[in-house]
Amino acid sequence: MANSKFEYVKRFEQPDQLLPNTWIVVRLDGRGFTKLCAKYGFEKPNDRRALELMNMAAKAVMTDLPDITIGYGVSDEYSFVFHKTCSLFERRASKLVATTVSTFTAYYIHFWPTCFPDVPLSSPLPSFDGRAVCYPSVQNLRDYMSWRQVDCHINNLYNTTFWTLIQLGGMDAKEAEKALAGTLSADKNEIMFSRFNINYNNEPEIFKKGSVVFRDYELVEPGSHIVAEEADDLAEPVQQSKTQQETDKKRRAKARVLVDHLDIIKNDFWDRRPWLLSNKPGKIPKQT
Ligand SMILES: Nc1nc2c(ncn2[C@@H]2O[C@H](COP(=O)(O)OP(=O)(O)OP(=O)(O)O)[C@@H](O)[C@H]2O)c(=O)[nH]1
Ligand SMILES: [Mg+2]
Repeated sequence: MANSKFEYVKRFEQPDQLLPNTWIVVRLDGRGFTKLCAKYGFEKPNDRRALELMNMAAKAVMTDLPDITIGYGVSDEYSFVFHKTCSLFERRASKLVATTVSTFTAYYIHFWPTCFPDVPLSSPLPSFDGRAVCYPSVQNLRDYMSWRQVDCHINNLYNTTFWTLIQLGGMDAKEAEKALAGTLSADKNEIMFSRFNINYNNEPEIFKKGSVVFRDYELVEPGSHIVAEEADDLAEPVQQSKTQQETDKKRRAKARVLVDHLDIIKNDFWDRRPWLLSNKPGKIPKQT
């Protein structure tokens, strides 16, 4: 068939494939959420309904995109990790980011009335930006996840103290900012405890640790495997038989997607859940 004279424009499409054999993290972030939170009267510093809405959208994304092995969310951002052997969309960055962000946004809008039954949405509607970053080793990936969780801790301790000084201490924003200038973590804990009798440790885990989303299989004893090394040694996807592929697919689809608020910095979280790094579905836990 003859090509049309217009077809040359196809050559303008340039490849945007992400490096093979690397963990792909797609991080999305709410656009202009400072304004949006004020518009809809989100509670300060943490609005549980808003966080639950983010988590519902994240769960739906992970259910729709089985190539995502784990997600981590805090504030108006969510990071989704595609396994290093993932070949979805031939690892094209634009397709991976666009699909993740649009799926997340669609569910965010869909679940809004569930979380905010008395607050109708109006234009400008919530939207999210997104980027993809490749991490070559398990250590790099774990450090990325740790970075986000440490960020969550630092911001939440600051925000919690800041808003306590305002809401319970009667300060204005300027005074609270001044009171916190140059303080370390221990000082903030001390301010909360001595002035307001609040023990920061007793704050809800969802605020202190953020939210982790993953498939729920039976936990394993830590120390019984070497998953991180095996994942790093893996140069390309293991060739699987058709039946094995089908079994994995079914088990993955059967697994519940869980949201929890756990420490993802320590080894324990990863050691007990080898499937996060191996991408081999674990045992489905018995129904209780
Ligand atoms: N009140 C309230 N604000 C929140 C909550 N979660 C996130 N935010 C606000 O959302 C904003 C997130 O920060 P950024 O992503 O840096 O700011 P942004 O306004 O979204 O700007 P861009 O991401 O650059 O578009 C902060 O201003 C937070 O105060 C919440 O639970 N309650
Ligand atoms: Mg934002």
